Amino acid sequence: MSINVGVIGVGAIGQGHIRRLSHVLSGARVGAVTDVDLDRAGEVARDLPGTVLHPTGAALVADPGVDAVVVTSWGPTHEEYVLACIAAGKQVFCEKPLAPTREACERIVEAETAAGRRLVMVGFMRRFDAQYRAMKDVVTGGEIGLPLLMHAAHRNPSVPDFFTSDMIINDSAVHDIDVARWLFDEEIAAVTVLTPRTSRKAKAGFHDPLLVLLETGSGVLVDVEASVNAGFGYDIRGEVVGEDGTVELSESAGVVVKRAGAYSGRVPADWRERFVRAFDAELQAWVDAVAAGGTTGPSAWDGYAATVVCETGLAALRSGAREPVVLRERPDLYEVAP
Ligand code: NAI
Ligand code: ISE
Repeated sequence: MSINVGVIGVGAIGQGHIRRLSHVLSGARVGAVTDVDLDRAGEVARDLPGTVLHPTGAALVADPGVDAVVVTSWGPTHEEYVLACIAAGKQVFCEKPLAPTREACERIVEAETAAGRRLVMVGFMRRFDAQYRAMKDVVTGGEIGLPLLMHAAHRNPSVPDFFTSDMIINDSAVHDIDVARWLFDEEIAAVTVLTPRTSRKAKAGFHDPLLVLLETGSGVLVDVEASVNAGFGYDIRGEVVGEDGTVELSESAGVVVKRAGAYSGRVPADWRERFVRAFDAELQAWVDAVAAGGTTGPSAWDGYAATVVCETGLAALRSGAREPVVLRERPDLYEVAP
């Protein structure tokens, strides 16, 4: 039986997820869409035979024909829709961030905890990327011994006009924060943010690039170079240093050409290209879990913890000091480590 999915927010990633639900994955179809930009939602619906256009997200969630919901609207609007899904007892896949503030994430965690079962998956797709998964297997398998350090880079070629300086942390580096929690199965305990010389290509008022230093509870130090003006492409890097060896992400899928005394390969253009298979895998995992009556992957707790670390990072950027991360007690519903 196919799951009827309703999609709220049909912008860049919303349309990407609609394409994969409709043409790439199995077990689901897009049964309903909405967007505050109803013209855009109408255009999207026209290309999807039998798909209902709803005037609001609330109407879409309330539609008895919608089995489960994908939320791909702007971050500050996620809370309202995720809470509505929890209240309706419907599974929801919410793009990152779960919500942009600690308080909003707490309200979601509280509502889900009161419901007594997991209904929320957050779109931290790197957990479904083949390279990151292989890296985690090496780390947890003990092949490189006790992990000590991780070096990461998150270089965006450019970003849209609405992007703010703070978003380098809470929109970009949030992925690296989730990766660190997931790879090392523990929470981030403190954040320091260093500001090297600012790129002359940075927009006015931007600190770009940034060096975000994360300390895990057991003392692994993760340095994340984050920038949104790299220009040359979308460059995602990661290397874990252990007591007995290292493991690093290789260059993206593709070939290396050696010619005339030089070698070259492709740098992905953006996140769509770099993580296309990871997005497919995460959404297929969600569809399969929903069909089986539950959910999977990054939880509301993971979304909450990532947002709190981002807020702490922004505080560290402003204070110039090392800032401790303060999390509430983790409810039993999320007993599995990140
Ligand atoms: P976008 O601006 O292209 O699309 C967002 C859509 O949401 C727009 O069509 C807008 O009209 C609609 N919208 C805004 N407020 C709404 C509301 N209250 N109700 C219904 N629709 C509303 O943005 P984009 O890039 O698609 O990002 C959407 C979300 O996905 C963001 O939270 C972003 O952080 C996340 N994202 C995640 C990525 C990942 O790598 N996992 C990559 C890109 C985006
Ligand atoms: C975007 O919203 C994403 O989530 C991408 O994965 C990230 O690389 C990019 O920096 C964000 O703006």
